[in-house]
Amino acid sequence: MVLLRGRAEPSALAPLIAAVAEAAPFRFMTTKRGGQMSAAMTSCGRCGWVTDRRGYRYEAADPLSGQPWPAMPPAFESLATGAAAEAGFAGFQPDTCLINRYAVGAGMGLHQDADERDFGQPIVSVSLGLPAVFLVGGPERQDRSRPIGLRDGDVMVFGGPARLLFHGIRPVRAGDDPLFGPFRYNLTFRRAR
Ligand code: MD3
Ligand code: FE
Repeated sequence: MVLLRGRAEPSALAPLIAAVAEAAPFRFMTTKRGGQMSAAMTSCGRCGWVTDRRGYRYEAADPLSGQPWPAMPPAFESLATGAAAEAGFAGFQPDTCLINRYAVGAGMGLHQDADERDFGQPIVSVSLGLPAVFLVGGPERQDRSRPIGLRDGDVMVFGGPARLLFHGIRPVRAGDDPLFGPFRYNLTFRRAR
């Protein structure tokens, strides 16, 4: 796990997120167990992450519109490939970027990202807007987790043994980001297929 503090340029990414969300709006997805996630989500790239009562998977089309997900902006892709290379994963080619939007009070419980085909590929994460406490655990759900504060512009790369660690986000605290307002955004770049 490599943390690149302030590696992203938030002002360059904000309009690109807005453009993706215009074509594929943020929505609250349903978990396998029928609950609603507190973070709103959308995707761009050749596929996007979808969840409903049938389970978790990647699909080429946005189920809301039936249309392909918006293309991944070149500036997203170059940020992800550059950060991955810096962390020792040259040649990373993400085919999707999942965008999470956290309002105040939203979070994400401890989970593993295991819906992708090749766990040899890293995941690159970009934090934007309000700060949050990221929890990183171990390879088993019951392992102790440790808090890491994430701020606007921070980039993390999870590869090798870190790729399957349990992780989560504590509920986001109230605040007002000059660019993103009362929200935290997170981009996760993945090679899904
Ligand atoms: C560690 N997102 O989208 S980013 C997710 O801030 C997710 O929105 C959180 O967990 C967020 O699945 C955390 C950091 C992150 C993302 C993916 C990982 C850490 C990871 C995959 C494997 C290990
Ligand atoms: Fe995750």
